[in-house]
Amino acid sequence: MKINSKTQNITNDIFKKRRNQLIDMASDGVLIIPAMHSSIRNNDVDYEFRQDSSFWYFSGFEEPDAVMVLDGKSKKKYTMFVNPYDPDMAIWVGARVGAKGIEEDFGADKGISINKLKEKLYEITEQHERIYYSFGDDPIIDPIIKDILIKRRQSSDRRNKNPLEIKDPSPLINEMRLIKSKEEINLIQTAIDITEKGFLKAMQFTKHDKNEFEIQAVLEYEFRAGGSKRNGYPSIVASGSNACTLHYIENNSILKNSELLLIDAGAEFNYYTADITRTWPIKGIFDKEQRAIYEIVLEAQKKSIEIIKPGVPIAMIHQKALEIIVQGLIDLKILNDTKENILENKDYIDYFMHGTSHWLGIDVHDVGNYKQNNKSTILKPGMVFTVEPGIYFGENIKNIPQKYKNIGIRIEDNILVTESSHKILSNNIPKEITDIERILK
Ligand SMILES: [Mn+2]
Repeated sequence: MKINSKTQNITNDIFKKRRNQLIDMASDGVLIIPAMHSSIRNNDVDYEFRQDSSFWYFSGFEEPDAVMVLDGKSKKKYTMFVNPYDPDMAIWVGARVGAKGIEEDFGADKGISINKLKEKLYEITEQHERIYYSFGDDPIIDPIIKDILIKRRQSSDRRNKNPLEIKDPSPLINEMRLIKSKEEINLIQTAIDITEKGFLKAMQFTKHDKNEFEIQAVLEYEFRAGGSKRNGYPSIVASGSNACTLHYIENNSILKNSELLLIDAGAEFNYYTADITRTWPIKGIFDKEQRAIYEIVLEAQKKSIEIIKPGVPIAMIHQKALEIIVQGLIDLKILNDTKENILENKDYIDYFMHGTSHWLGIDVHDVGNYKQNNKSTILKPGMVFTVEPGIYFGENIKNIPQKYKNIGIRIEDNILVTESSHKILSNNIPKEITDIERILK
């Protein structure tokens, strides 16, 4: 089965609804949204192409180099500039849909060859006083927009026309993407369910003397077998102290029985990604010190998830996790001061140095503000985010008893805010010590 946007539950109607919503919010101008360009890896070889997330969100179109124009004032609201259909290209890299195809298959009111972008874009912007365009993101389209702005300014006096004003559409787009629809939640859930299978296989395959990249292969084989074309981000497969390098992706160390294995990975499904972390003992059972630290992280994670519901500021989740981790480290005599002083002086920062949550969706660190008017963003139904506290005692960290060294633990789940509470979308992926040890047997 070929999996693409047409076989799945995001249909052209949904993309159209999104476009119309954006057009309504930007009714005082014309929106210009470029696609991603392909980029060279080395001689004649491109990096794997992935469409720009926001461009995809409004179009479902997966070719590089296109430019979407949304114009509420025009009868033909949705214009797309695309690479022309080219029979030679069809032989070498696969067919381009071309100007006709974008109208027929993707619901564009008008398809135009990208070769005419400059001249046609000037004509379109002539009808407006404002363009919505995220300047600075696209080194190929930016100069074209700049030329249009200059040309218009130079001729504006003569023709009694105002210069073009430029406004960044990303706050409008990000606000839309932050609240997930039912269809989007289903896709995230599918990505998580596929990811779950990978984690279970990776746990079962974990063994002393294997290389991290062997575990990665098993994990990602399950992702592909489950229908995920690619990962949402490079998998982190980190044993021992490697887990204390937060974005470790070398994945090239030998597993040792005395150590833990941390995997942070997510399958992408139809552009939506999971983002899951689990940590387990390579020998199959937690030793005393590993267990003590694991129990603190697990309690912090569970207790901070418990408070999630509409109306709660997102920052409160991190605060809750932080308090439990600090208390746990006091109980183990790793931190020696009052809880208030430790929080005030950030004495925990060498061991828990990252935030607890980020938005999740088409991007693993999805768009959306964490603060609004200088106050923590208030949770609303449809928001999806991670809860992922951790404790890291790297090799070189000071003031830690030797027995705790090389322990790095993070536990990460993906949470949906519901009408009155929350749902842990990744609840089936084991994290209780007894469940993990049973699987590792
Ligand atoms: Mn994450």
